[in-house]
Amino acid sequence: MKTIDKIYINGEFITPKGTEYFDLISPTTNEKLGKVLLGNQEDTQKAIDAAKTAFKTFSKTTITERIHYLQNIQTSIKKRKEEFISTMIEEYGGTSQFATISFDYMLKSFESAIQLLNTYSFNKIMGESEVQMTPIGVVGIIIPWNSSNGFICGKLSTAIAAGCTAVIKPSEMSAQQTQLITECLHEAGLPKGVFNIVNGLGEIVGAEISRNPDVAKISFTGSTAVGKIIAKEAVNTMKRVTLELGGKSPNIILDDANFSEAIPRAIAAAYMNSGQACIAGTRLLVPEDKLEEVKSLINNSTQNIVVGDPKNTTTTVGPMVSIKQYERVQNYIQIGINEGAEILIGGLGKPNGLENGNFVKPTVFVNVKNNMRIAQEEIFGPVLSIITYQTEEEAIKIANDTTYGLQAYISSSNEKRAHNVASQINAGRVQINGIKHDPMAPFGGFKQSGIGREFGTIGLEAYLEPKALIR
Ligand code: TXE
Repeated sequence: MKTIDKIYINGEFITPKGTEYFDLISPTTNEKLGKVLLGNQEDTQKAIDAAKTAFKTFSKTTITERIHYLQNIQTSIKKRKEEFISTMIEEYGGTSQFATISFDYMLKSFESAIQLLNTYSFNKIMGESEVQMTPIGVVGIIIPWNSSNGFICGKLSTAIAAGCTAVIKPSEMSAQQTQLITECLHEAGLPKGVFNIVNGLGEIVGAEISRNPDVAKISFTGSTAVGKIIAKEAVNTMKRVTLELGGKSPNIILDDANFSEAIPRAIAAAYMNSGQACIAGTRLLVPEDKLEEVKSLINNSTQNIVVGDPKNTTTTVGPMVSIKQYERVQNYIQIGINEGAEILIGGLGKPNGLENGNFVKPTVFVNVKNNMRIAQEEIFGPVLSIITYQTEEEAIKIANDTTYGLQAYISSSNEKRAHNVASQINAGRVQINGIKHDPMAPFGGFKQSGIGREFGTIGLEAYLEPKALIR
């Protein structure tokens, strides 16, 4: 049983003033793994003060110095690969396959931040003026549990590249993963106060970050509901916000696609991270006259799904992170049944032999109409809805008929056609015949999937204020 009773402020591991503990529960067995001591408003203020002081000097560091820090972080993370992976598996039930992808994502974030620093010009000429791209200030980083360190690395690497300092509030459910990344960041030898990490509840630590006038920007990943609360609070002090929120990503299989490749890929897109991914392809749009073929391919490819202990390398779908999340998914499966959708595979309840953990049966619904709740709301579990269409235009209309717009998937054997369809989809990223993360391409959502973009030049500029010197 582990007790995590330190937060990290101004280059030191310190005991928070907060006195409440949060229990860390294994999603695989529901046994207690440990507990974490939560920081409070005073701890958060102290972290913000440290970041504010550090900003005075860190904002003036050279690109060479910042590259050096980013490289140091990479080195210290690489040394602890096995621990990162095993902690992700234990703490939130990520499969070993997904934990390895998440680990690579962490490193890629630093690599791409270094690459950006090697090419980006912080001084530009626009019109007749010089434009200086200046670091924005103290950044509040608020993140969820579903790839906790991946999100920390994605956001912090960019903040450091820009010359900003940060106060990070991870999910209280990810305390062991947070402890690991904090140790690596500490080892990297960054100046005191450049990053500060406060474990705590959203309504206390997250809310303080959102309202504090010394925080210039918030970078948030999480639910759309909390994103709206943060944005409302942030506007009072005119903080900049980057919000990476929910999704209900369409996966359009065009009639000319190679179905025997596209359907297994659709299952992988829907069930990535056991369905607990904002970019999961949860609405599968297929031509009506291909439905029977699709059903049979779904039946075949779901035979390969292994639900179980995420420690086993053969497991492809692990448990839901918490009992609450398990119940949420069950509730949505019930809603789907009540709405008249038909279960092709899976359904309510736990798979046999896995009663102790938060395991759900990977589920595929057919006869789904796009206006049903299971097709409109983010379930955040391994539940896929199949929706049929008759024409390409109808497929595009259904794909866009959602309040979200984070990611979309298209399969077609005709690249030009896929490209043409992609150009009509309202989503921040469109994956054509594949599933890939490009850390130099912008990531973020249209509509209620968020505000702003992360990664690449556009992501870096979200941490910079342009200042025009008019002479
Ligand atoms: O996310 P939250 P949670 C969805 C998913 C999931 C649901 C809840 O459907 O079931 O959200 O998950 C902090 N002010 N997604 O609870 O609530 C909170 O402490 C400031 C989708 O993990 O959005 C945590 O650190 N901060 C999503 C972070 O916000 C607050 C990823 C995210 O919490 C706050 C995760 C407040 N008032 C969940 N309240 C995606 N699409 O990627 C909470 N927080």
